[in-house]
Amino acid sequence: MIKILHLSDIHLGSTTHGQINPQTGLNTRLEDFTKALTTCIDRAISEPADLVLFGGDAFPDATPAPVVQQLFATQFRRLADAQIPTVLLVGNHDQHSQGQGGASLAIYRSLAVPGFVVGDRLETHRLTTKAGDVQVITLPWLTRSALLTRGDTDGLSMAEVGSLLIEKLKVVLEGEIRQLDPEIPTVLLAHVMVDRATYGAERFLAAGKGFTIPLNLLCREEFDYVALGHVHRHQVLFENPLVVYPGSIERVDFGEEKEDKGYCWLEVSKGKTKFEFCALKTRPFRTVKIDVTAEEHPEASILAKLAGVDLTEAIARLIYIVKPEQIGQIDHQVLHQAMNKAHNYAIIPEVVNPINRVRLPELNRGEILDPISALKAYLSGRADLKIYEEDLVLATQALLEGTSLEISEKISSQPLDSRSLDRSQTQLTIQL
Ligand SMILES: [Mn+2]
Repeated sequence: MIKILHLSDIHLGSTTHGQINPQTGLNTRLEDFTKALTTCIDRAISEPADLVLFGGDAFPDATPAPVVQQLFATQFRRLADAQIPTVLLVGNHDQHSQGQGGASLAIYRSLAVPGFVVGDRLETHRLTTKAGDVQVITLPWLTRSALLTRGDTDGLSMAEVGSLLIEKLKVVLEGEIRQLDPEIPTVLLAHVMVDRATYGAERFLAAGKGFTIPLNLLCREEFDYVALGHVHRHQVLFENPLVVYPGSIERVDFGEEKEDKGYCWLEVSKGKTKFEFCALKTRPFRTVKIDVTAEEHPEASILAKLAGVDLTEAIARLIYIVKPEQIGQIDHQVLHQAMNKAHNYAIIPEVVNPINRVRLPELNRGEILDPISALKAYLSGRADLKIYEEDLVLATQALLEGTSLEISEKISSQPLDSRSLDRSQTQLTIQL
């Protein structure tokens, strides 16, 4: 039985919502992320683990500052000192946009750190641990140039390139699987977006350059565990074999407010794997949101709401919804005092415009409407736009079909109440 610690998405060097710690000169979020990483490495050493798998995205980008690299290296060096084999996989944030990626991690190979393997290509590593041998297939973040040449993709749409890439990946992965020793435990370590995953901020961080991998490509009986990286929310995608995202070790933004952060602890034998998610004690994120538009004493209502929330050392934001005429009733100094317990906070007033406050149940139910149905649902609640309804629908259809000119001219030639036109245009842009 091989004990494995699997962590991912360290993003060391993220400084959002942090501030400089005057005692150390370091950003407090850098310190928080380092603390989370240190806790993971402490566990690996105290057990000890036989193997540590890192699922990729060490830093926010491929060129971390020296101080950030040093903090990362200081922690991983402890694994080398303790003679715990470690695999560092290359994630999308570790790659340069051009050329061979993974420079910030490839340095560990250049330095020949004993027991360290850098996974920057699809290949199988046979590693010797204190509890026996294990096979680790590394699958770093794939870009199309990793598997396809320009000639392969000429004249293809993005979707066609995506499916061609999946076909190639299937073939190459099959080649690795056929060479496996069936007697030895096998782990696939992959930095990928799996099609069944629930994701958050990383969708935007990845900037749409990646490809989604079908889950069934990873669910092979030859694997005793599939260790994933990339998605920041911890989730188990499949039970047999276990396919698991440990998630990130700290929160990058408010999108991760409610997610537990941690790492995975595994006991892997051939054909049998025990798994446990271990949560880390991280700095809390707290959103306090209150609508005071119907309140007689808006400031008192906000303070009462804040009194019920523990903001101590938290990264906090107060969002309050007010009517324009209530703004003068709220003293910002008082709000600042009430938020002061937080480590870092933002106060965000959302001023309601009575006309813009049209909210339609059809548009809020979470159903995905096609643009025309969404527009019609919206217009059904706007009696003031009734006379333009037909033209707006026609113009939208024309826009969708790419033949807008004639109809938009027709609309602009109509006599319009300028106030309602401004509002309707703004609102339509937002809702659609
Ligand atoms: Mn990633």
